[in-house]
Amino acid sequence: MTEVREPELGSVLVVVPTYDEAGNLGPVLDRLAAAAPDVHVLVVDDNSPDGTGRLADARAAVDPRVHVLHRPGKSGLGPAYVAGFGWARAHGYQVVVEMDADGSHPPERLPALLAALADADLVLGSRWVPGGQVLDWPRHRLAISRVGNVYTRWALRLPLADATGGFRAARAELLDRIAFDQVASQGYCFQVDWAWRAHRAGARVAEVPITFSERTVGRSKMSASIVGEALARVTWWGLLDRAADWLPGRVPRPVPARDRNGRRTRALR
Ligand SMILES: Nc1nc2c(ncn2[C@@H]2O[C@H](COP(=O)(O)OP(=O)(O)OP(=O)(O)O)[C@@H](O)[C@H]2O)c(=O)[nH]1
Ligand SMILES: [Mg+2]
Repeated sequence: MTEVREPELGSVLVVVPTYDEAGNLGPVLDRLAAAAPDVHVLVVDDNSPDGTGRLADARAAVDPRVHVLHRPGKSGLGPAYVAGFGWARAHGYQVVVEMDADGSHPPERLPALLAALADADLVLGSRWVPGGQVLDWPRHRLAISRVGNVYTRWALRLPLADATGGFRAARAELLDRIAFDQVASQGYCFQVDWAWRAHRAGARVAEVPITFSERTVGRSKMSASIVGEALARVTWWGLLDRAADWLPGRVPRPVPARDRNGRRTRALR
């Protein structure tokens, strides 16, 4: 069995949610194993009709670094990650990574994300910092991502360039601090939700540039309802947060503005 210990960070679990990714999963796991041979992977499959779950099982049968969590049906990215994070905590992993199965997130950047975690609690793979980029996205997708991130930054006063991205690494103890199992968002709003909670909990958040590539196989699960959920929730949280400024004590903050020790949370580096 491959030893997964790293000198400072401890054992690493990459959680990969899948729904109909039969054409992508194998190549992504190969790339990950080549880029970061010591990490473990948990595939969280929502009973994909195309047999992705069976492919993952076949892989797990021959590779002790690969694990599979089967869920009964499609219930969205957020719940899949919450289940995966719970599994990671139950199995004692010290670092938890999020990565899509569709090849958009380059596994080759994982070592850079893990290296940045030496001085951070959460590291975001970022498309919108210098050195980051998106390949082959149509204009409307670029616009949704850019405008969505600018709006999120303003509405939530969240000083991050790419809070919607889903390639990130976190110290597992941070997940406990933010009570990740209470993060209710379904789609990519889930990413904004827990990045904001982490920031508010006083976490050190860093961003590392990545090149995000449009998937070449399979179908995106992005939909108008996923964008709508993000827009509605971010707007509501932003309004509640302003209301809590204006009416202190009368309107509760949507997430705490102080960390567990009662210190006011600080600006991110
Ligand atoms: N388990 C599970 N995985 C999901 C679900 N929806 C999407 N995924 C996976 O989550 C990852 C991201 O989904 P995508 O369809 O690529 O959606 P996206 O990355 O938000 O959208 P694009 O930017 O268009 O690629 C992929 O690995 C999907 O297979 C779901 O309901 N359950
Ligand atoms: Mg994708």
